Amino acid sequence: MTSYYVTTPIYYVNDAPHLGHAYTTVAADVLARWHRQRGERVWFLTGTDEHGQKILRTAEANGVGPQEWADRLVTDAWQPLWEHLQISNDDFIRTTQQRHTDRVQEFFQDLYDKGEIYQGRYEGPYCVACEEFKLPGELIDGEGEFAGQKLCAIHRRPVEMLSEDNYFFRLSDYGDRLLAHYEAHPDFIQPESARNEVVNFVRRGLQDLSISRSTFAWGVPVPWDEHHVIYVWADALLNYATAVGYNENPARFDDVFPADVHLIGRDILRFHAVIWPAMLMAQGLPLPGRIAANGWLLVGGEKMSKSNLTGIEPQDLTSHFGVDAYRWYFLRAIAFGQDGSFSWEDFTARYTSELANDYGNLASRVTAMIGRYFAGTLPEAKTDGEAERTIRESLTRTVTEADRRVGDQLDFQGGILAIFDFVRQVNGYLTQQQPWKIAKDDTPEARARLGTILYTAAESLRAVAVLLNPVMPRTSQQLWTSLGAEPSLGPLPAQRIHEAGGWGRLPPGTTVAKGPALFPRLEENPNT
Ligand code: ME8
Repeated sequence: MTSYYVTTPIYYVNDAPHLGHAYTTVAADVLARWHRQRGERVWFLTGTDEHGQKILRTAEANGVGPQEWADRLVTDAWQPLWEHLQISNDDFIRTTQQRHTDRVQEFFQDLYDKGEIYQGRYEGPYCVACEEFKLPGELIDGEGEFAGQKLCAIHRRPVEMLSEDNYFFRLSDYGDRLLAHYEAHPDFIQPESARNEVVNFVRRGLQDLSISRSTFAWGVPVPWDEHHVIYVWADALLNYATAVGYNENPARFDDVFPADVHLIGRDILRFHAVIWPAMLMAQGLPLPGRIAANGWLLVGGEKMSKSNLTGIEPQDLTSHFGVDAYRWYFLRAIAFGQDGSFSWEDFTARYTSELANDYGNLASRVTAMIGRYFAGTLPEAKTDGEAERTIRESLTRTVTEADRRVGDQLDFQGGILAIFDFVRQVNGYLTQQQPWKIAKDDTPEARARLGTILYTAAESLRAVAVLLNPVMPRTSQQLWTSLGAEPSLGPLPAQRIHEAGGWGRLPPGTTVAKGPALFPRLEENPNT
């Protein structure tokens, strides 16, 4: 079987990352970890997009060269954040690396030789923040300080009018083939609204795409014309191929390429669902399995972005809620593919009720009772009854449901909700069985019953630790250790998702120890 290949966008290094970038990257990480826990071979790629006018201008404004600027941002901001957020990428590609730039030149030289590229002139609007050639109909009219100007609808800042001799890729030739591909692969673009948007866009007719720029030099030189650099997007999209051995290591390339899933934001949908597949078609390369677009994280009703200065840094939140809760929150609170607003109040409320009360308390109650009533040795389940059967059956359903939703459908919210429903059910089971009352009776029957209840709860927690490991690896590991699962069951990441529901894996007799709270009580909200 070939590798399951997941990617994030490669982010511009004009500034430090904010919540929006972390949102896509955490989702990709959860997906990659989920598939690894299915036992699949996974390749998870992220990286940075370092060429183009936006980065050149930012570097100039900061009085340094663009390479130095990019190096600084990657080393000081991007890579440390991904480490901090426990992102498990297998590789990190930078578009200024030679392994990328050489292959980009080969790719475009080849297209040029095939007659897919011709010289022309671009006259029209361009948004430097998007690094995108715009159609006049996509622009909005400026007001106030921008009155009389045309603005980019995403950044709400004036576009620039370009007039350049550029090289063009014959994108307009690919409309019918693209439409046929969307038709034959209904899941190619996710969600449905994104798919519709792309289909409508392509149906209106495609224009050829400028793939070079000739008024600045920060980019990959066009190999047949030294006065041009490759357009930053044409360069950037190729990262998904150059990072896995395109034109360099055929065995590796065949194993990993194409991506099973490109995770992206809505803003870069056309690049991934129209231009990228057309570029691949032009070279006879296979197309990705799925383009999955997340919605916007909004601040005050507007897209959060570096260019608009509304970005909140992830560290502002992790220092308050912890890294695991952070990873969980956005996937839990927002249906993937839809927009969602961030608020401290909502995060605080969900942290307290779902993480601390439902999940954290269950873990601490169960491990504390095993400590108190069985001196920290996991008891046997001797008296299985109807209530225990219900829990077991529910767990089996939960595993199937969570696996389908997260692993297949990228419905992170639905998967997490299914797991937390199970957590609540186990809490309900304890409330109903009242082990703390049974513990007052030390007849053999009562002890056996108490053992059964606590075993059932501990086994349930074992399964929850496995299922939540891709989302909250640290707390899962902490719970795993406190249940005595390691060393008895071995390391947590080696536990398979589909085996999580196999009952009775935690052997009676393991040492269970109540650890520190999985989700400590929050300090006062620093923002109020
Ligand atoms: O577009 N809500 O890089 P970029 C949700 N270099 N997601 C958001 C977001 C928000 N408010 N803001 C950003 C580029 N994102 C190109 C990509 S790929 C070959 C080249 C996420 O730094 C979302 O995934 O502008 C979006 O697509 C991406 O960051 C844009 O990052």
